[in-house]
Formats: sequence, C-alpha cells, structure tokens
Amino acid sequence: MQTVLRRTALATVAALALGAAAGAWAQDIKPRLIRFGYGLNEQSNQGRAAKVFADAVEKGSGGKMKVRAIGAAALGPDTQMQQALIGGAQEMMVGSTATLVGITKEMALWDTPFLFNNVKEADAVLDGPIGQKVMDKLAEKGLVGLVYWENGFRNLTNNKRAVAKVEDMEGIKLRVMQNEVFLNTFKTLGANAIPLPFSELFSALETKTVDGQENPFNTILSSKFYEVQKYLSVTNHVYSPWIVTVSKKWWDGLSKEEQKVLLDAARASREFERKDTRDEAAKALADLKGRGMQVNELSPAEAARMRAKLGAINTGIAANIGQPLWDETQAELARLRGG
Ligand code: TF8
Repeated sequence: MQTVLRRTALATVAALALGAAAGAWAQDIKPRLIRFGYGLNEQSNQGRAAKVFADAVEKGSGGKMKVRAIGAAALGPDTQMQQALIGGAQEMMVGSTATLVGITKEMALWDTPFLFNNVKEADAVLDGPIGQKVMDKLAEKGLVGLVYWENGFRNLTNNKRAVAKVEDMEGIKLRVMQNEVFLNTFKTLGANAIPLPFSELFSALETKTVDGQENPFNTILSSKFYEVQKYLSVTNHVYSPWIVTVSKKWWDGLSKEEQKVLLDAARASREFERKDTRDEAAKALADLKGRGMQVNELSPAEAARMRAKLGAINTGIAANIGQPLWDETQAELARLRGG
C-alpha cells in the first residue's frame, strides 16, 4: 500500500512537471515590442552593440520579440529614459551608471577616480559579486540591471590649453555628467564644472557655453567632438561603465523564458561590445590626431599629483555608498592585484 501510494505520488509529480514544461514552451514567448533607447549615435560603439542585442533577442525568441533600438537620445537623455522605465512607459535602455546615482547611490562606486587600473580589473569587479550587488540595488527603485557594457577610460578635451598638470584645469568651463561625484572631482581639480546631459554637449561646445568635456576616445570620435575641441589630454581619470537596464514593471510581467532570452542576448551583446570598444579605442587616438587634435600625456609625476589631490573625493564616496561596500571593493582589488 505504502509503495503504491508513493508510486502514484511520484507519477503525479512527474506528470505535473512535464505539463509545466510543455506549457512553458507553448505559451511563454509572446510577441513583444521592446523600445531600447540610448544616447550616442548609431555609428558609435553603443549603437553597434544595441544592434547586436536587438538581433540576439530576435533570434533567441524565434522572431517573436522585436527590439527597436532608438539612439541619439531620441527618447530623451539618460535621466528621462530612466524615469520612463520606472513608470513603465519604455521597456529598455543603455546608459551611464553615473546618471543613475541619483536613483541608486551605490552606483557612485563606479565614479571613483582611478578605481580600476585596467579593463581586466573592471571586468572582474563589474561581472563579479560586487558588480551584481550594486546592480541588484536598482530593483528597489523599479529598474532591473542586466549587464554592464564598457564606456571606457575617460579623457579630457578642451579649447583653452593642453592640460599637463592639475593647475592647467584652473577656470576651464568643463561639462560634467549630472552627478555629485563628477561635479566634486572637477571642482577639486580647479575646473568650473557644469553638469549637462550628454545630448546637449555638442552644441554647448560649439557655442562655447563650455570649454571642454571628458569622455573615452571612442565617444570623442563618434560624437565628432574633434570638430569643436582642440586639446586632448590623456588623463584616464576614471573608468565609466554603461549599464543595460529594463523597466521592472514590464520585466515582472514577462515569463521566465522571455526573461532568459533578454538576459542571454544582453550577455552576448556585452561580449561583442567590450571587444568592439577596445578595438576601436586602440585606433581612435591616432585617428583623433589625424583629425587635428593636439594630444598630450600627463607625466607620471603629474598623474600622481592629480591622483593624490582626488584622494579627498574617495572619503565622500565611501560614506555615500556605505563603508562596507567600499572596503569590500578595495579588498577585491587588492586580491586581483595579488596583494
Ligand atoms: C556622458 C557619458 C555618455 C553616456 C551615453 C549617452 O558623458 O559618457 O556617453 O551617458 O550613454 O554623458
């Protein structure tokens, strides 16, 4: 009797499991239209990777899920798209982690000047438990983070003078991202820091509302900043990630299958994007010189002085994101550096 009962129970469990699996296949990928917004133009590294993501989603869903990638901030600057995602009016976007700091304070970790020495460290931390922990914080605010892409190491351009030492920053009207850490960083360096959305940057440079800006080589090239900027100083002062995010309101209504299609496609796009960005960055400097930019490096001594001056910023970041997260990151970096 016991055995019979047990057998029946097992058979029932098996039947239920089979039924659930069959049901999952039959109904769990629906036709979906996904508006995926981003700020750079289609010819940028961001635009190329958005297309790779769109293709991967289409393929992974057997053509049912369609991504409409919309660039050049046509759906608004980062902060506006973030609100649209939170409200459920837009499904997805990719943008700077820096513009998310007002929503999720832990994102400020990535704005720490000179946090990573190289892309290997950046990949390890961003794709590891610390990166995940910071990304998971978004859920409380109505966003789901899928993956980090590379924006890259940021460098300074301006129209006033070649910046070879901290003192050269004095009085330069510098556009910064809309975030306290960037504002403080460049105030500390003596610049007149002015927060502006990226979508307004080219015209602000053109009309001389600001003298300069800072972004990776790729963006200086793809956004044609070389047309309106003379000096390029290789400062590598911070590594900026991009982050692919989803409206949580919309995400919660997706099946597990659909969520997996998006996550798999996001991971594939990350692999493509980082390689593409690094390949482009390696050639971009020569290209920018060829287009007439005057490029200078910082001597190791001047770079060290700049770093030391920015040390003060770190205390504020640690306090903001919480000392435990700061300490955990420093420990992880020490481990990666073999310390
Ligand atoms: C910046 C960022 C931009 C990104 C992009 C629009 O300077 O580096 O590249 O926000 O997603 O604003």
